[in-house]
Amino acid sequence: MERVYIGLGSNLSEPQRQLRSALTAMDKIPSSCLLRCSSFYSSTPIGPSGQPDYVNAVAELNTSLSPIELLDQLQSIEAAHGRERSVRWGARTLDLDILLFGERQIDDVRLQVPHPRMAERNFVLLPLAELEPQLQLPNGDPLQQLLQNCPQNRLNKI
Ligand code: PH2
Ligand code: MG
Ligand code: MG
Repeated sequence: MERVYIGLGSNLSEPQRQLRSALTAMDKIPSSCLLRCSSFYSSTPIGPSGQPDYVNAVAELNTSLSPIELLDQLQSIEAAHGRERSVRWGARTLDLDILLFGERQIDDVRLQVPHPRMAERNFVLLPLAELEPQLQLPNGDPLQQLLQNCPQNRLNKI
């Protein structure tokens, strides 16, 4: 089993409902165990302007799936929640991103781990720190240091 952290985000069709429903679906991923989820946070959109605020959270999972097998599971959950892949960083009903997968560093066309933009996103770092304040990234960067250096976009615990 490896410890995995998943970033959840939604800014369409009742975002909190989308996240709750995603967690129910993630709890059913084979060969995996959903352990915990952070609080939900409301956050200012990063990317194209004019889109609604996001609801973001981070979930912790144990899995014996491979990273690509887990990615397939998460993408089918996104698809089941009406996710359409059109505008980069545009509004979406559900986004499930693998942030960390054990100590692995992955650079595949479909999957980069750690998530390449997580250090710039307080809506990822803060919920992650709520679950695991002393976490270090596989390259040794302490999560608390990333948080201190991260742009302070508006983020409110719901
Ligand atoms: N996701 C994006 C782009 N911008 N902004 C916020 N606040 N939250 C997100 O989850 C988010 C975003 C692309 O995945
Ligand atoms: Mg994302
Ligand atoms: Mg994504």
